[in-house]
Amino acid sequence: MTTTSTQVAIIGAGPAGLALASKLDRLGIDNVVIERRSQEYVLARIRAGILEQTTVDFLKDIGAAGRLEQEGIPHHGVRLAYNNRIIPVGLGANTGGKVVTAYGQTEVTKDLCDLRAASPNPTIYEAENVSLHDFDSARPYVLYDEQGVTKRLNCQLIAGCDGYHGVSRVSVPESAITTYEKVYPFGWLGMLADVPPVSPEVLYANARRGFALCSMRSWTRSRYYIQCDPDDKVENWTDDMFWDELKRRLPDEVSDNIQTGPSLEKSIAPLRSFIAEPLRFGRLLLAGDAAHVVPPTGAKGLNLAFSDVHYMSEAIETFTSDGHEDALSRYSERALARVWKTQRFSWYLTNLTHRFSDDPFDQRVKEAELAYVTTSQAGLQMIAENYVGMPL
Ligand code: RFL
Ligand code: PHB
Repeated sequence: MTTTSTQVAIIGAGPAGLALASKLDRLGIDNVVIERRSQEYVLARIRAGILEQTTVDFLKDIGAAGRLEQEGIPHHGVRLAYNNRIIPVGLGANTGGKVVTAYGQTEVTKDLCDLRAASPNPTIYEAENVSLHDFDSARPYVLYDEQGVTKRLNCQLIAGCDGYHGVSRVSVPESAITTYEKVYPFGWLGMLADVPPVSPEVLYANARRGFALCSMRSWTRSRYYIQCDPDDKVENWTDDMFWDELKRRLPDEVSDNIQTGPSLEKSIAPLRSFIAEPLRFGRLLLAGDAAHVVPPTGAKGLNLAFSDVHYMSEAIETFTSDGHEDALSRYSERALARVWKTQRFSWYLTNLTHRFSDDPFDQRVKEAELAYVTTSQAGLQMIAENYVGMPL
């Protein structure tokens, strides 16, 4: 068997894994990224679209923000809609000038892949049978198959950045991990189309027929979502059916102006809140969706992956320079504090805007809460502060 060594073995080349790899490169810490899929597959995934300022700052810091600075679209507000009304929520106005940026996760991943291509540290794509070993000791290692050959990678630390379905979290003995989970009784049907966005800011609509969301990737490319049955299938939805249902859930002034066109992509995502605690098991650290999943209402999943990586890279820098393990435990505490607050907001916004039951009482209470939060300065500030993201 071929054996190599590095300081940090990073499992997964999603945004969390690639961002961590580039940050460690900048800190002069050796690392290897091991990814199950091909690079083409990783680059084709269409997911989140809104970046918090702390995410933009992180990308600038590692040198991956060139295109983002040119093409990202700053949003100074978001919109909430209900009862045929649209209420603008000022982000800058309620947070001392903070904004979010519309820039797709697909583009972020491409920029991170381009940056990684210039790194002397390797990324192994299409690694099969990845397994994590001895992370409860000072000599952990990872085994994987590359083109049918088993390889061993010795390391000081393993960073589990392999998403919700990855191998890292499930390698931890059940007795050492506590998980919290809420599965929502609906999913999101998303559609991407080359039509100008109907709303210049992200619009979250509570409607009696169910939730709808208007977002964008550029001034010529729109991303729309509608709440759907979690077991529904994309094949059940023609483009015309999607546009018709979307329009029925939006206020008239939006649906009257929406431009429709053929879909470039349609997909259904389930909605779930999930947290695993702690984030550190000996020499294994978890980040991003490997450790927690938020429902996409609020656009926090991708941003949380970046805040984990921020805290994790600080912990790894301290650990690799002084050898003290305390830094690794502090990682878990610091990251989880932000994860729980963000989980709370995503859960709150999901409850406020989605249809959970046929009971008209539930809907009227949601409408009353929307009326309250959008007319109270404290309510508007709470939404804006959370939407732009908690400070690190
Ligand atoms: P990722 O992006 O899932 O990347 C994990 C990487 O690990 C690889 N992997 C493995 N590699 C090696 N060995 C194994 N055994 C492995 N198992 C898996 C995977 O192939 C992948 O490349 O996690 P990361 O980096 O933590 O990033 C998190 C974000 O991707 C995620 O939070 C968001 O995309 C969540 N999310 C959304 N967030 C939003 O804010 N807005 C959205 O609209 C939105 N839409 C979505 C989403 C997540 C989805 N998933 C996970 C199914 C839509 C979908 C469909
Ligand atoms: C998106 O643009 O894909 C998007 C925007 C806001 C969300 C979720 C997804 O809350």
